[in-house]
Amino acid sequence: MKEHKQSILGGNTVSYTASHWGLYQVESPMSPNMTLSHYPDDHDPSPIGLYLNHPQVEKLRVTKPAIRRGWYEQYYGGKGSPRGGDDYIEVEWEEALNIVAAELTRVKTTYGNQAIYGGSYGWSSSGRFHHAQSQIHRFLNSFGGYVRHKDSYSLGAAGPLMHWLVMPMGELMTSHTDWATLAKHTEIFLSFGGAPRKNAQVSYGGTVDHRLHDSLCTMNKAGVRFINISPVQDDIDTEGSVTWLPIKPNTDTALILGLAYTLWQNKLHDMQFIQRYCVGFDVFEKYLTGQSDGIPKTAQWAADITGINVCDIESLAFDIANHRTMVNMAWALQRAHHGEQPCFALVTLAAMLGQIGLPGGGFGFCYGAENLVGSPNPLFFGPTLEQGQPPIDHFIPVARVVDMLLNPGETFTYQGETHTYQDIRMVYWAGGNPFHHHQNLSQLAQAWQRPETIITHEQYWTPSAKMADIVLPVTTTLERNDIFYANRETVMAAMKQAKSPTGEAKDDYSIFSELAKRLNIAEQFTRGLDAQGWLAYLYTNWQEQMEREYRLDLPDFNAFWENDLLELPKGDKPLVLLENFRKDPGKYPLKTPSGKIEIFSQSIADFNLPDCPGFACWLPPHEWLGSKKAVQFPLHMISDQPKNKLHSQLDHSPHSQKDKINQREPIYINAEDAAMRGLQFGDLVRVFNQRGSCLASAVPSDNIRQGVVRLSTGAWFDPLTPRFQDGQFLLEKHGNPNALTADIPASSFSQGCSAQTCLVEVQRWQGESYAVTAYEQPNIVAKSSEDDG
Ligand SMILES: Nc1nc2c(c(=O)[nH]1)N[C@H]1C(S)=C(S)[C@@H](COP(=O)(O)OP(=O)(O)OC[C@H]3O[C@@H](n4cnc5c(=O)[nH]c(N)nc54)[C@H](O)[C@@H]3O)O[C@H]1N2
Ligand SMILES: Nc1nc2c(c(=O)[nH]1)N[C@H]1C(S)=C(S)[C@@H](COP(=O)(O)OP(=O)(O)OC[C@H]3O[C@@H](n4cnc5c(=O)[nH]c(N)nc54)[C@H](O)[C@@H]3O)O[C@H]1N2
Ligand SMILES: [Mo]
Repeated sequence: MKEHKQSILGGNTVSYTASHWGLYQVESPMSPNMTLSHYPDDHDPSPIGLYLNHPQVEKLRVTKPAIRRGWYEQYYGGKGSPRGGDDYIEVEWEEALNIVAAELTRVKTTYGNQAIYGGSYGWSSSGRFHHAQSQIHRFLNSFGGYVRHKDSYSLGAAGPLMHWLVMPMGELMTSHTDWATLAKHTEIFLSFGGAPRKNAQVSYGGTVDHRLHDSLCTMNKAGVRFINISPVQDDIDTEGSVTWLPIKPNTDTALILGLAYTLWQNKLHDMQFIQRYCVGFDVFEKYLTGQSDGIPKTAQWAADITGINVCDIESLAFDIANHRTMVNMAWALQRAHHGEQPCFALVTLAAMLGQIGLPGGGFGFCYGAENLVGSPNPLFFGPTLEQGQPPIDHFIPVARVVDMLLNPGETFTYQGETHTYQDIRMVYWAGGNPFHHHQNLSQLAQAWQRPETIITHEQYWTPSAKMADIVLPVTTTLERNDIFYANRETVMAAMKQAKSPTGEAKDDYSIFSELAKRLNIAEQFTRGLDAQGWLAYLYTNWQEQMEREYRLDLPDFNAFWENDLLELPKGDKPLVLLENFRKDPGKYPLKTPSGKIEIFSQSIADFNLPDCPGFACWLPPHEWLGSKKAVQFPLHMISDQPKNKLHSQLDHSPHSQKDKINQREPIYINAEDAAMRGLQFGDLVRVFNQRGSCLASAVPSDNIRQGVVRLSTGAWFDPLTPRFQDGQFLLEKHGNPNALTADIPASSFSQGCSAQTCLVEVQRWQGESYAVTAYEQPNIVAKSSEDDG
C-alpha cells in the first residue's frame, strides 16, 4: 500500500479528490478553509481542477428542484409556453420526485419504454460509483428499459470501424507502445494532428501523473525527428524543432494515398509484412495505382488536393520507409465527413511500412488524445457498477439524436444493418450537455421541442439545463464519497467528501433511489445498499477478482478507505502494440474476420455503402477547401478541444474566463486572412455560414494555415433568441462552434459525428455588441398557490 499521505496541516487533515484532469489533494476537507492543490507526484499537473470550488463556479449551481413554467402549467392542465428562455418554478424535492415518477409511469404505460430516450451521453465526473451515465442506465434498465446510444462523439467513426480492420478501439486505446520505448527506438514521429499537451491534461476517470509533455521532450532529446501534419502548428510541443506541413483540413487520406503511392512506385513497401500479416492489399493496390478508377494516387495528385508540396510528400515517403517510424493520428481526423477513411489510411500506411509490432514503429491512435495513451503501467480493470441487462434493444448511434427526434419511424443504417428510430416522448439526461456537444445547435433546439418531457440532473445552470422541463440539482464530486481508478494508473484513491452539498443538491444515486421507491423497483435498483454500502461492495468485488486474476495482495475496503491511497504495480517492461501478433500471427490472431490486418475489408464492402467502400480511398467531404462551397465560405473551421476546460465543464471558472477576449471565445485566424478582412487582435467578429452564426474575438496568428480558423469547443451556448422557430437564423453571442457545424453523419456505415467538416466566413461585426448572458441563471420564481391549480 502507498505510504500514508495523510498529514497534519495546521491541525487539519489532507484527503483526495479526482477529476478527469487528475488527482488533487484536498486540504482542510469539510471545513470553510477547504482548498484544492495538485497531487505532489504529478509531473505536469493540470490547473483546471483547482477551480472546482471557486465562488464563480458555485454561483451557477442549481440549488433546488426546478420546473419550467410552461411545462408545469401544462402538467396541471394549462396551455404552457415552449422550451427555451422560460421561467423556472422551484419546488420541494417531494413534489419534484412525485412528478418525475408519475411522468415516467405515464410515458411507459401510454407509449412503452421505447418512448424514453435515456442515452444520456456525456463525460459527467470521475469516480467509479457516482458515474452519472451508469446510474441512469442502471435505473432505466430496472424500470423496463429505454432507447440507448452506441459509440461516442469522440470516436464516432473509428469506434464502429477499427474492430473490422485491426482491433476494437477500446483495446487499441489501452495497448499503445509506451513512451520510453518510443524514446529508445523511434527515429521519426510522424503525426497527423499533433499530440496536444492541452488534450493530454485529460484522461477518462483521471490520472496521477501527466506524462505527455515530459515524454515528448525526452524523445526530442533522444534525437527523434518530429513531423507534424496539421492545419495548426502548435498542437505538438517537444521543446525542440518540429517540421510543420500545413495541410488542408480533412484531406489527410489523400496525402496518405500519395505517400502510399510513392512507396509502391519505389518498391519501398514491405511485401513480406503485407503477405504474412494482412489481407486485401491487392484490392487497395488496384485503387492506388488507378487500375480500378483510372486515377493513380500519385504524390502530385495528393499535392493538388492537400496543399502540401509534391517534393515534401515524396521525400517524406522515403524518410519514413528508411527509418523506424511511428505514425500517429489525432482522433479529430475521424470526427469528420468520411471520417472512416483516415482510419483505413492510417492502418494501410503503417502496414506498408511493415513496422507494426516492432518497438518504436507502427501506428498510434492517438498519442495526445488522452493521457492514458503511452502509459507504461500494467492494465488491470476497475471496480464497476453494473448497468443491468437492457430489457429492450433499441438504440441510436449517439450523434443521430436529432434525426431520431424529428423522424420517428424512419430507418437508419449502422455497420451494415438497418434499424428504426423510435417515437421518443421523454428524454432523460444525467451527466452530459447536449447543447454543448451536438452539431447544428439551432436544429437541436427545434428537435428539442418534440418530446413531451425533458428531465435533466445538473450541477449548474448549463445551456442544456435551461432547455429542460425538470431540472434536479446534483452534487459535485467534492460533495460525495467515491473511488478513483483509471486504466494504467499506479494509484487508486479514496475520494472523500470535501464539503457539504450546495443548496439541496443530492447525488444522482439518491435521486434514482427515491424514484425507484416510488416506482416499486427499489430492491432491483438499490439492492438495499446506500452509497457507502455500494463503495464497499464494488471495492470488495474488485479486490477479490484482482486477487484471483493477478495474485495481488490488496487491503480490505476499510483499510483502503482509511489509508486514502492504494499503490498498484508499476510497469517494468516495454509495451509494444501488436508485438505478439507480429511474433506469431497464428497463435495470436487479431479479432478481425480474417484474424489479420484488413487493408481491404470484404465484410464492409459487402454492406454496399457508397460512402464507405471497404478500403482507404479519397472521398471528398460535403464541404472542404476544395469544394464549390468554399467560394462563399472560404475558411475551414476546426473546432478542437479547449485547453482550459473539459468540453463545457467549468467554462464559468476564472481559469476558462481568463482566456476569453471581450467576453468571447477567441477565434484563431491566419494573419494574412485576418489582414485581408481588416481584422486585428481582439476585434469582434461574426463567424457564419448557411447554418448559423456566432460572435467571437479575432486572434490573427502565424500558427494556423491560410484558409483555416480554429474556434475551440466549450463556450456555453448563448443564442440571441432562445426560442427558435423553423427557418429562423441563429446568432450565438459567445463563440460556440456548434452554432455552425453540420449535423451530418460521417457515413452510413458509422453514423459518427462529423464536427470537423465545416466551412465558414469571418467578418468584422458591425452590429450591436450583445452582452454574453450564458452565465446568467434563468428567471427563477418561487411557487405561488396558483401554480398547481
Ligand atoms: N464542434 C465540436 N463539437 C464536439 C466536439 C468537437 O471536437 N467539435 N467534441 C465532441 C466530443 S469528443 C465529446 S466527448 C463531447 C463532450 O460532450 P459532453 O460530455 O456532453 O460535455 P461536458 O461539458 O463534459 O458535459 C458534461 C455535463 O455533465 C455535468 N455533470 C458533471 N458531473 C455530473 C454528475 O455527477 N452528475 C450529473 N447529473 N451531471 C454531471 C456537467 O455539469 C456538464 O454539464 O462533445 C463533442 N462535441
Ligand atoms: N483540455 C482538454 N482535453 C481534452 C478534452 C477537452 O475537452 N479539454 N476532451 C477529451 C476528449 S473527450 C477527446 S475525444 C479528445 C479528443 O482528441 P482529438 O480529437 O485528437 O482532439 P482535437 O483537439 O479535436 O484535435 C487534435 C488536433 O487535430 C488537428 N486537426 C483537426 N482537424 C484536422 C485535419 O483534418 N487534419 C489534421 N491533420 N489535423 C487536424 C487539430 O488542429 C488539433 O490540434 O481530447 C480529450 N482531451
Ligand atoms: Mo470525446
